[in-house]
Amino acid sequence: MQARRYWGLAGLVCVAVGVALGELLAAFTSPAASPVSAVGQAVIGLLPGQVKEWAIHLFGTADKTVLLLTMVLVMGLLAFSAGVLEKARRGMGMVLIGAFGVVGLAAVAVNAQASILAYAAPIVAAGVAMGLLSWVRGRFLDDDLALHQASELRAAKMAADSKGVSGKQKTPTRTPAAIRETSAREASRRKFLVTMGTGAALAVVAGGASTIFRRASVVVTELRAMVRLPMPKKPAAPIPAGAQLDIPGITSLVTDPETFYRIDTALVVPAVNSDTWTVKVTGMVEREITLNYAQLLAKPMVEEHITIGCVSNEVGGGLVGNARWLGWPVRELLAEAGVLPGADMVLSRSTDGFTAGTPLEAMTDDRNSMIAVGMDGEPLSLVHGYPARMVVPGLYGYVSATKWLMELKVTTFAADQGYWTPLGWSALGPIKTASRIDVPRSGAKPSAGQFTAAGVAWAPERGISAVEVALDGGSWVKATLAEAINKDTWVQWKVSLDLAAGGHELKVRAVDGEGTVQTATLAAPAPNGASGHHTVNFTAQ
Ligand SMILES: Nc1nc2c(c(=O)[nH]1)N[C@H]1C(S)=C(S)[C@@H](COP(=O)(O)O)O[C@H]1N2
Ligand SMILES: [Mo]
Repeated sequence: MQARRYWGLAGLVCVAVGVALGELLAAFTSPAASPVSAVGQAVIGLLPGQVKEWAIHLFGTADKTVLLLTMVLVMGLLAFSAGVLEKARRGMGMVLIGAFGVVGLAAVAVNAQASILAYAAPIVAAGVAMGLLSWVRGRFLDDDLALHQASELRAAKMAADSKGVSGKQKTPTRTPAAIRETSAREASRRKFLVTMGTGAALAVVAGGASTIFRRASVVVTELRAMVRLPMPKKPAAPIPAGAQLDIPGITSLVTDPETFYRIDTALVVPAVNSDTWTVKVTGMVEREITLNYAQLLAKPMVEEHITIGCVSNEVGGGLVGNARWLGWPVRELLAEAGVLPGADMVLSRSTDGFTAGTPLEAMTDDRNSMIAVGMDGEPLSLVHGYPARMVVPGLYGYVSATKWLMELKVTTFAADQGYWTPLGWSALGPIKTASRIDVPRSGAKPSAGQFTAAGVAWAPERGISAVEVALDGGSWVKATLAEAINKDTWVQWKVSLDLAAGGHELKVRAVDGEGTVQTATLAAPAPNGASGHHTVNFTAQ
């Protein structure tokens, strides 16, 4: 194994495993920018126009395949050289692999579609390759090199000795020690080759898996881009003028879909193919119903702004957002299926196995519970549940808002439980009345004198009738409410304060549409949502 080809093989396999794992990571973190294709993209970008035209001319639509094959070949050669260099001088191969990593990082940096997460892949690729190479070197190659050098020395010595005995050359007899060494080296070589084979197989599997995963999300992203959402039969009520207060730092009335909070148990965002997707109604119904995406889009849709929130949201936290949802009222689907008497729950199930148990009533009364297909005028993003999800006003997401929806089972609370219930969360999850101070933030240093504090308050389904603030433990003062879009959305509030210089504490509470004052009792999110008044501390200067 002293031969260069073994070291080259080690370099090749270690780099292959690193690159394949990097690709696999990238398939999940940044499907639009794999490190290898980012390097390819960068090469395309750097090639002079004439060369590009020449390549297209010569290879036609196969140009990208040719480029990729060339890259694989070049990378293979470099990886082989890294191994060989590592034999010549410890650390040299590592430097070459590190240089690969830097090229990968640079390629990601110039790729417009790459997110910050995309940088992880080249780092992981180079790190894994270096780590493996150093392990292989210590485990197999170094010893072998030492053994080889020892036996060469001995052979040279024996040759010299035998020359001394008689003038003519004769084959040196093999000593028992030499024979033991030879068989030890053969065993070690076999282990080395098995290890290399395993590494190569791992690289092939990881590389193959990465292309399959990437293809799935790319295909679905493309399908999504072609979707034309139907016009709602009942369009959303227009946003009243003045619903969005003009105060720097206040939460936007409609949440930017890009920054809308995301909570789910999915390690990998499910890429659900809308061409083959269906949703079924099963369980305690007169007739089971199956709908595909086209059939769902053809249903009479409603559109409305609805604020949804997560049960894990802390007092003052950001796991709440407001969007304009487009969907088919789920009560119409359940009516078509014919709910049997005795049912009191609908267990919605997603393609990834998550379930939510929603009171049947919340899906059949006159609220805007829907199988949503659109968010703010666009098809749902993959992250928010493409192609379809549940939205139920007034209930926390964990008992209602199933994304990547595939089944609605009409059942009972006695017979079934949603995902979070056996884990200690309440079976019922109405959203608690909540209010938040957005301005000033804790630790802010506004100027003393007149100051406008502002924020949002929500009690979906009940609406908000008042918001009050208390400064420095004083009495509750009414804030001015902006007009709400509807009772299912949060509402903005503001209040003018006269601040003396020095430290202050500001508290907020809301009163819901039924006149119930938001409780001051502190509660942690588990088991049914946090409560207590949001408080900020700041210093006027
Ligand atoms: N498939 C699936 N749907 C899910 C969840 C999940 O883990 N898996 N989490 C729920 C929870 S706890 C919340 S708060 C909402 C969040 O929806 P969003 O990520 O679109 O904001 O999704 C709900 N739907
Ligand atoms: Mo949640």
